[in-house]
Amino acid sequence: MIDGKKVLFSGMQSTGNLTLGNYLGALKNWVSLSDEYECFYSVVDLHSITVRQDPAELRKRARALLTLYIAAGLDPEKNCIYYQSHVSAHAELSWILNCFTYMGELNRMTQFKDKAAKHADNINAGLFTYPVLMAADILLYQADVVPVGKDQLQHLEITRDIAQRFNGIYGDVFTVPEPYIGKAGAKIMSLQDPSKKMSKSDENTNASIYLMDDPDTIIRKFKRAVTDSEGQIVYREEQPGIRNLIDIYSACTGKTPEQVEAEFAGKGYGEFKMAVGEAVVDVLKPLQDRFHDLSQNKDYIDSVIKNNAEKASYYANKTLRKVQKKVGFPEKVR
Ligand code: ATP
Ligand code: LTN
Repeated sequence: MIDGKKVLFSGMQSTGNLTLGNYLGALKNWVSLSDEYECFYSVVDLHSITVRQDPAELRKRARALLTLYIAAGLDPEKNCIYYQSHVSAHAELSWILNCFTYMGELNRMTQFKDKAAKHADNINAGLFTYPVLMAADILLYQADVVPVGKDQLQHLEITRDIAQRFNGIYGDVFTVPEPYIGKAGAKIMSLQDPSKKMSKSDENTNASIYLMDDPDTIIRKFKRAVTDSEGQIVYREEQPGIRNLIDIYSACTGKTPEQVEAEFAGKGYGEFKMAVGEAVVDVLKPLQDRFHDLSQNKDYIDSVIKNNAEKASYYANKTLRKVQKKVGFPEKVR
């Protein structure tokens, strides 16, 4: 609790261009929850280097991501928006928690298996212990709730296990966090292969809608989206392409899948795809405009970066000091 409010933590990696999946699965929910909780939203750049990055590009993307958080509607006066690398407590707690995490647990992580297969030439130890750093992120702020897409549930589960294990040994040190999965848009699939999640690292650019895509590109990608030959707009497992488009339309318009089915009963795929594309443009256009305005305002973004890193450090260090004491590190002599 901070000032009587429950705490929320979440983060995104500054790798690649954000997709509609990132927005509907995560960012959009962050905005809707931001009044209710004391929120920390991090650009998790320490996580990004588990995959090789170009330094200049990484710096640029991290700043763009932080700006995008604000453009999406997170007020940096009320929400703590900051770079993970500016708060050294993340790395420090991560080391300690590494010593409370088992190899067997990490071996089961599906994201590790996927990424190791994708980057077979660079299966580094950081990629393996990625979930421990994520646990440190969350536990440092004593977060009650963590809004994420479905693909991150396994990482939330290990975070809870680590917290409970630590609390079991040392007493109540960490709040055990709950995941928050939004109702619509929790798992947006690739437009080219609806059995795969839409991902910013997909090589096929037609598979993903990027948040900065212009309206024509968005419409074109939806026109090309893979569907089926059933010819009816019904929300069911046998039609994964159509189901994904219904999910996207629902998440953008607030309508339920049943309402979408009724709206498009008897209509063709062409018309439906066009409507989905337009609904997405309506959601993304204002966000893009705000992003461009904010990007011009260097001093403002700099001040957000500075002030919020200080705020985050204050809370993070409070927990870190408690943990250091519990595990038996000597107190600093002042
Ligand atoms: P990468 O492709 O580089 O692995 P990613 O697109 O999966 O990245 P992350 O940075 O790992 O994105 O995820 C940021 C947030 O977006 C997480 O909360 C994640 O659950 C959510 N998210 C990512 N992809 C989707 C998706 N297709 N549908 C819904 N939520 C998603
Ligand atoms: N692994 C997450 C990013 C992430 C995160 C976090 C999300 C790192 N630390 C803490 C929530 C809470 C991902 O999106 N791939």
